[in-house]
Amino acid sequence: KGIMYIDGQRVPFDGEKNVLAVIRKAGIDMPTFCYYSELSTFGACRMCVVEDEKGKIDTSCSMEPRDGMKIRTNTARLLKHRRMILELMLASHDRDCTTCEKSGKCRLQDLALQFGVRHVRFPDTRPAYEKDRSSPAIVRDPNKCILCGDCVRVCDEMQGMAILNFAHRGSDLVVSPAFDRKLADTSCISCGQCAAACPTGAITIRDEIGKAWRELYDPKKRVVFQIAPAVRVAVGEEFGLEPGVNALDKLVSALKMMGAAEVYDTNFGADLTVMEEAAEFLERLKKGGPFPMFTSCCPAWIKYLEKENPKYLKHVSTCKSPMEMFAAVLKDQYKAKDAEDGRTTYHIAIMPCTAKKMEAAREEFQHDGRPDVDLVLTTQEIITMIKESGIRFTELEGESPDLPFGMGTGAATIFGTTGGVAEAVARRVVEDKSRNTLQAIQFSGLRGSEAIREVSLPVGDRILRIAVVHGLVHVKKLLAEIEAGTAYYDLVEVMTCKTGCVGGAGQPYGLLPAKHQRAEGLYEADRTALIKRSERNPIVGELLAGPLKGRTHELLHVHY
Ligand code: HC1
Ligand code: SF4
Repeated sequence: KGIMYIDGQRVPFDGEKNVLAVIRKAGIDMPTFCYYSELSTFGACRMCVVEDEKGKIDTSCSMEPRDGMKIRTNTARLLKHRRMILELMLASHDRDCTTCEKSGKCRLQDLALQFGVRHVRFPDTRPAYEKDRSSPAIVRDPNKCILCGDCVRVCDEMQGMAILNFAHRGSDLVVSPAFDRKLADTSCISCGQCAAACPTGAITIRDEIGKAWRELYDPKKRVVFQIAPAVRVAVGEEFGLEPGVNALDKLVSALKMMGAAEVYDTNFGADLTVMEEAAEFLERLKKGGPFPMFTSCCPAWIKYLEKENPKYLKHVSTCKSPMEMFAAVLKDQYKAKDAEDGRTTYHIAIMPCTAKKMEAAREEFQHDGRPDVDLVLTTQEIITMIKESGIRFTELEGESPDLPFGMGTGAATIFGTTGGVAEAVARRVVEDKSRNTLQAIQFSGLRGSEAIREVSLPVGDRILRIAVVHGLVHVKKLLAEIEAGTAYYDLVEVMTCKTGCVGGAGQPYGLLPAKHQRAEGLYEADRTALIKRSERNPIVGELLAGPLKGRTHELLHVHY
């Protein structure tokens, strides 16, 4: 706690972890490449340098604020220093900017422009690297890497996976999986968080926009969409809406303008999941296990278990994810329609998540040689398509999703944030369905931002022990406790990404506060939803009692 003097301005500080944070608090846009407030400090890019009274230059990310400290952020020497760093980075960088995936969203490009770097005096001496396109979710292009290490620290510190690291030395230094392996040959779970953190085009999300347009323009295809819960509260961000604003209706209109035949809501699939998962849980309570039962909707979590911890696979719910439940039902219900009009239904899911691309490609979800979800587009990809179409998103008149599968409850909406799946299932399994009970569940501790949350909930004559965990590094901790016998749970909700799907890597770039605002937007949608419990979704009820009777195992469940 104290007062600092930044460029002559008096700036109080209180608990900021470094001088950089105080500078930014003072309203100065200090440029950085390797500083990521949610991770450890690396201090490698040296863009955040400041000068003290004695003319000493140092990086502000690695300085502790001290009372009475006087610094300058913008002297002629500092500007020269920053320009030089940028020039050196550009020199060893593939400068194919106009066609780069990240063009317009690249921090190197932005800062080169901001600092007026117009020519590069140094030759590029780095070898040319091959792109790694082996992952179903992300593409690595080491030629565009600036060695900031953000991806290395995200993968290690947030996800506990440590797939990426620095390799080789000197001018051969690169970021790569161990032994220069391709991502597909590692335990990478396709969470995409490395791509979300990458400031340049060195790691990007696999772009399938061209495929989507081809299908939308094909008259023999009926393109049907589903939209995931977390997408609606983030898609508006790149059009100037605040994070958390529910833009589902505008997105439906935009998709219709782009050629969608029907637009449905993944919430419908989430309601089906709640019904099936609650039934499975109650069955396990009767049979005595296996406990804990882990939720199954996060594909990166499933991939982690398969690759690194398969003994827990039998604990995972047999429910398909809402996306895959939805797709199986849709393809089944549309068979007759396809036979009738000779068109083929092509199903696109809009997801906040890169791992959903990997899930859609899994063998378990292929039927008659075709995947149930033909294509997964991330929120960012759909934003690009809307921009390509010239649609003025914010001016659109909203339209509701189509019926019957456009109907979802409040319980389904909150799937998109950490704790939401557990809360939705809890609403289903408690016997007393009064408003008071719903509120008691809401305030039980299932909601919140702590990495691991534990809740005891009375159901019948039992007290259920439920845990919610997000961020894979914390999931690993929880598994270790379960294994050591120091923790016991009946039900555990797992989301690989911090904050759950609202913080998925397919969403527009955003730091923690934006992700919390998105979660708030989902809770708001639940508060204002007419129907709050999945068992009250009339279409789900009709389906389960009718066309799905006796077929739930085939259409809604899976064994990994
Ligand atoms: Fe999710 Fe899910 S909530 S996994 O986070 O269970 O992606 O939004 O669609 O399938 O419903 C993601 C979000 C999403 C599924 C649902
Ligand atoms: Fe690591 Fe996830 Fe990136 Fe794979 S996708 S390298 S697991 S951060």
